Amino acid sequence: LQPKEAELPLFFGWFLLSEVEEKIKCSTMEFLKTLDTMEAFKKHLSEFTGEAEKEVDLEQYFQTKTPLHCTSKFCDYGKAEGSKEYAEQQVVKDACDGASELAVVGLMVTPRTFGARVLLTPEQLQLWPPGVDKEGVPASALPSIEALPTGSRAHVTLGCAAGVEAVQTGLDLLEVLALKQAEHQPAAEAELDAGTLSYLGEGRWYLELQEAIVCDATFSSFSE
Ligand code: ACK
Repeated sequence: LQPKEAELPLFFGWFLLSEVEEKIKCSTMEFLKTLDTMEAFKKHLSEFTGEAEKEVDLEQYFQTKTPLHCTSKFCDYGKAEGSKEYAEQQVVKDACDGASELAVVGLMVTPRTFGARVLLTPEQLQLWPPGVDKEGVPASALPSIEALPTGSRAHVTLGCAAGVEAVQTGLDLLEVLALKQAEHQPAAEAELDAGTLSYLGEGRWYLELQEAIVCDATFSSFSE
């Protein structure tokens, strides 16, 4: 009998501990509440609703999928390129089930996704596959994405609009960061207690947190 090959998971990543998950859900919902009552947000409402006067309740608009996590490698049970090589790396094997702290440094809202930007440490970046930042990025956007530091795509998806897949959050984040970089200092729409809020056009909002939210997490694989 041949030994069965180890099965590959849906993805690897850092998973927020459940008590942290609750904490982050509460504070990020607060941000959505603040945002959707702001006059500046209402001015751009049609980018969310498609209609100028229609109201939007952002807390209802985004659907959350748990467990909250930051994907390091999407394997799709081995169908995604480089999955086996990733899973076989010693650094990945050693990291599995280990504790880690994720630094959330910003929050992003677009008509498609609601996400938290994660700033990876050099140690965490060892688990970040090279080239993963640009996977699925349209060719026209590649030059501006390639100018961003490795790991710029790292995020926690906090919610998606109806019919939108979570993979969109990383793509939206890259777009937002590239726009921020291109504008150098995008016009600050508001100084909130939590940080500086910028508007980047087409319904894209980014809150740069004054202080990072540090989230306890466990690195592991996930299969449904
Ligand atoms: O929010 P996420 O990082 O976006 O977490 C989920 C997770 O894998 C399970 O679906 C992410 N994901 C899905 N498809 C892809 C893909 N093609 N490339 C990178 N990440 C993906 C999704």
